Amino acid sequence: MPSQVQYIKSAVFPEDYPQTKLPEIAFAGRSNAGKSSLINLICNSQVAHVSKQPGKTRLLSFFDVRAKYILVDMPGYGFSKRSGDEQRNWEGMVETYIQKRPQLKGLVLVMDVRRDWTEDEEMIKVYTEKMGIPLMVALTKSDKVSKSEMTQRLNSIRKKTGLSALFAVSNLKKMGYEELEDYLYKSWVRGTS
Ligand SMILES: Nc1nc2c(ncn2[C@@H]2O[C@H](COP(=O)(O)OP(=O)(O)OP(=O)(O)O)[C@@H](O)[C@H]2O)c(=O)[nH]1
Ligand SMILES: [Mg+2]
Repeated sequence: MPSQVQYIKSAVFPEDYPQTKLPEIAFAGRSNAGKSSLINLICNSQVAHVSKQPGKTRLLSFFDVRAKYILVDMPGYGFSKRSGDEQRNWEGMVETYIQKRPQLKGLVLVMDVRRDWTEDEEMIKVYTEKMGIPLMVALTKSDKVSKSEMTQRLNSIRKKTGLSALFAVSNLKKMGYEELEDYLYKSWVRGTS
């Protein structure tokens, strides 16, 4: 279990990203999906800001995990109170980050298990594929559905996307994240650092 996690800084523009060379893993997904909560769970620390109000995370926030890798908390998309301009800013920030960060080794697409795969998730999938960045899906809030519904949702997303790295987690019950952390460490960090 990772300890010694440190918040490094938050940034919007590439010139402000932290100057490190450690492998980096970013968390993207709809606002309120549970990205920051999942980062906290993996880090075993309340480093990332979590709120009942969607739209809490507005910048890219960088967290150093045991000086081995960096987790990046991204702002969520699809927050209805945000304007069209803000949505475009979000796209610009995320696309620039993916383009300008060679140490980015993989992206965790975080989804509330009760929500459907939408064109927003599809856009992230298409874009990461285009850029050669591996993707995994974390279905959060598994405490809100039955086991059989969870299995059904996992199968349906697997079928729709063709992705094989899918994980069910509950940030509330602290379940499922070890497998996810194990996968990202073995596939994306250890293989590449
Ligand atoms: N029941 C349940 N609630 C969760 C879970 N994960 C997150 N939440 C709750 O969902 C809300 C949003 O969580 P965040 O981690 O802030 O979500 P986010 O994706 O970082 O949201 P933005 O920063 O707005 O993009 C909070 O009230 C969390 O407590 C989970 O696995 N189960
Ligand atoms: Mg957040």
